[in-house]
Amino acid sequence: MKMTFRWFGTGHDPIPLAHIRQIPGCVGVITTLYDKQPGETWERDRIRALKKDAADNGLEISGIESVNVSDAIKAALSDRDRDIETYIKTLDMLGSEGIRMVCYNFMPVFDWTRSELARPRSDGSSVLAYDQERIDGIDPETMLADMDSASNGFMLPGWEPERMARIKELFQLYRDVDSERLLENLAYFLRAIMPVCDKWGIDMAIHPDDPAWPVFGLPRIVTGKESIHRLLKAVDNPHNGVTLCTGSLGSNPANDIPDIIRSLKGRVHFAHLRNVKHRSPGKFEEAAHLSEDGSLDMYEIARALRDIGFDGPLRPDHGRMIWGEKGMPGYGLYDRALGIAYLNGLFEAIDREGRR
Ligand code: CS2
Ligand code: MN
Repeated sequence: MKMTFRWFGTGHDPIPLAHIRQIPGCVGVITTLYDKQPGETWERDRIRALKKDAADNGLEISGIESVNVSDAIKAALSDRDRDIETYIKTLDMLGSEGIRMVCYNFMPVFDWTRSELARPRSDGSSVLAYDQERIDGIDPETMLADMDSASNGFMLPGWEPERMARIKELFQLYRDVDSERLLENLAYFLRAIMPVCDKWGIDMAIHPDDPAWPVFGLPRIVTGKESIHRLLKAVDNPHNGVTLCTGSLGSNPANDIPDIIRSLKGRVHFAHLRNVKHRSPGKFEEAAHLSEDGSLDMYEIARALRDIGFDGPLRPDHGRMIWGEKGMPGYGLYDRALGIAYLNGLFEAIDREGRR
């Protein structure tokens, strides 16, 4: 297992790599070319520049999050094969540059969805929150405007303004795509990219849907144990694996995360560890990483990862905004660094207990 930190790249992430390297136990960053649109070609010199920036700060690039998948691929539009070719070229180049893990998602239109980006908590911090009733009552465009004004001026991952400007058109594209169709489109994409993954040993790690149920009438296909196993079986290659994001799967209290982890031996290629606090059905907010602060048992989750011999990159996920930091919602330095310190303690204790 490798402790890592998500970093959006020079010029996009206000957190300097020099600060990230000071987080105890953090060996690498999970990064991306943040300005790339899904379907665009990635350039080798830019990947090399990222690697150099990281190496100059004593860090490695432990994986890419994300190489985003275009709507043409997700909705099986006429130009999907062209976009798949581009995706394969990008993977080929990343593989030749030593990248061995690529995270992506297959959510139509929106990546993760929240109804609030800065809900105040009683401890004076703020967190991202979700309330299904509020989502049901609003138009996606209104939500976009709200998110925009609460994002502290940062572009949010998965919410590229260029795509969001075409939101009505995007909804149209998915008009005839139900969950069966979406899964077929995912399997088509995975079958096409497996050869380049086999060539370089690249592990593809799909990020679960967040929240783990359909939103705005759009289908969702990575929501729990059953759906994950379906997609792993649909393309049964060890490089077709998952990002075990506890916060996303954990948005649904019916998901038993340690049990899901134990069922996925060999297919968890990346882990996002964070906590959520369930309020009532369809209502949750994010929390500090500590078990006690939310609804998830982080100790059992860490143990399950150890039990299946997980040895890939792991990172803290969204944190609270604390100590007056003005950062990208969910992606401040301070609470994610506290998250790492806590996770380090959990894993050290589990390892030592195991040796007794
Ligand atoms: C999110 C996502 O929960 C998360 O990690 O911030 O934006 C995630 O990075 C993407 O869904 C992965 O493609
Ligand atoms: Mn995540």
